[in-house]
Amino acid sequence: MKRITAALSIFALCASAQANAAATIVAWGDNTYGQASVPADLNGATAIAAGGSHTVALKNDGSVVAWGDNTWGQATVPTDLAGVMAISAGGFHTVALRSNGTVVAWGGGTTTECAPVNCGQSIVPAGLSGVTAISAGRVHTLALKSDGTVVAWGATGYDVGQTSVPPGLSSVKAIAAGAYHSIALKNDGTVVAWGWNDWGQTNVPDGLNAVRALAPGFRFSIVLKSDGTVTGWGGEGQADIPAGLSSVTAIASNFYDVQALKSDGTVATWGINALGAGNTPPGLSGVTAISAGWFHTVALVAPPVTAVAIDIRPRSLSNTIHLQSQGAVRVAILSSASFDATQVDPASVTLAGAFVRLKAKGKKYACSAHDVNSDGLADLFCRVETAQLELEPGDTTAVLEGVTFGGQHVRGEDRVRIVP
Ligand SMILES: [Ca+2]
Ligand SMILES: [Ca+2]
Repeated sequence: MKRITAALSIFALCASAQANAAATIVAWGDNTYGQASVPADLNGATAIAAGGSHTVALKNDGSVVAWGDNTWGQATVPTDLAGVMAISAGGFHTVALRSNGTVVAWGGGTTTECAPVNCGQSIVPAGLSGVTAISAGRVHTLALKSDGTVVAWGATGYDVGQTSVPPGLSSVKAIAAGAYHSIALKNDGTVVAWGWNDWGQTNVPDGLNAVRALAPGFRFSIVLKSDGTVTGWGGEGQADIPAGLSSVTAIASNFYDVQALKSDGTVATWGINALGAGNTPPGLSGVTAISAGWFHTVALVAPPVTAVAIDIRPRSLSNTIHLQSQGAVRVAILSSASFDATQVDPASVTLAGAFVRLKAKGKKYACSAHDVNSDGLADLFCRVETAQLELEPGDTTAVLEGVTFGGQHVRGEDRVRIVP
């Protein structure tokens, strides 16, 4: 399906930036420190991380924004931080993974819990590089390296084994830090756990396999299996998974509650609903990511999309596209009684990843208002660059996406016949 060449990657980046620019963040649960009060001017968020009582967002430009509890400096993002590809928020600290494989951490350290000794969770080991994933616990931090090994630090003075990575642990593809324990997912789908075990949170069930994602909480651990079901162990009821829960695509654990994102974009929750962590806003949908703090929960929500009718090669029924042609593909977004296609911003339109062609003079977009189907309503008629199409022989449909000048996201699709 994808046929992005290096030369086109800049366009792909632009496209995802446009799509993400409208994603919103919704937060609920404990708001004692303002951790559930999302900054009104925040836009462009592509990832979220809920910490103890603070919240962090990664933006599409690689910058990071944080809010909520800043008692230990955990919400004070270093001013020179850039090029971030992943974030994780711990109990009192924040960790960022940069695209060059290095790690930056701030906050935490001498919290009440750690005093008088610095827990060291923000003291990144010197020379650490080649990192592909990070996870922050209450007072410790985990890093996964590209060679499949795990590095852990912090918890000095509050060490209950959470940084004691089992000797020889390798072939790891994902890591997750619970409050005081750690778990790792191996390439073969099995799980290894270590650290505090007062409620059985590191007692991985015998024979557990086919695991896809990890969500350790306070005294429990939850995992997502490849078939979309969830299982767990330890804790005080958090491992009692709701009967029939399926089609789960992501999981997150608060201190006492669990959040499961379903493939339909809704969130299921269970546990004791401590301080409202499980008070999912009524009607919440379109969720693409979730993160759980101690007592608050954060969701990344995609904008609603309106389905519209399009016509590729108006008046042609075969809609044949010759990929090798140097030209453009004509496509119309059709107006209806309830939708004015001429309000779609030509700069936002993509067809199968291809942008609207620019006219040489004045760099104007090659779109015009034109009634292509003679129903008396002007449609938006555009030409997109054939060379940018992410289509290949065998594909039978092409998807058009766009945004109106008023901010309404639209999506339409039409049949195609692809000629190489
Ligand atoms: Ca057609
Ligand atoms: Ca029309």
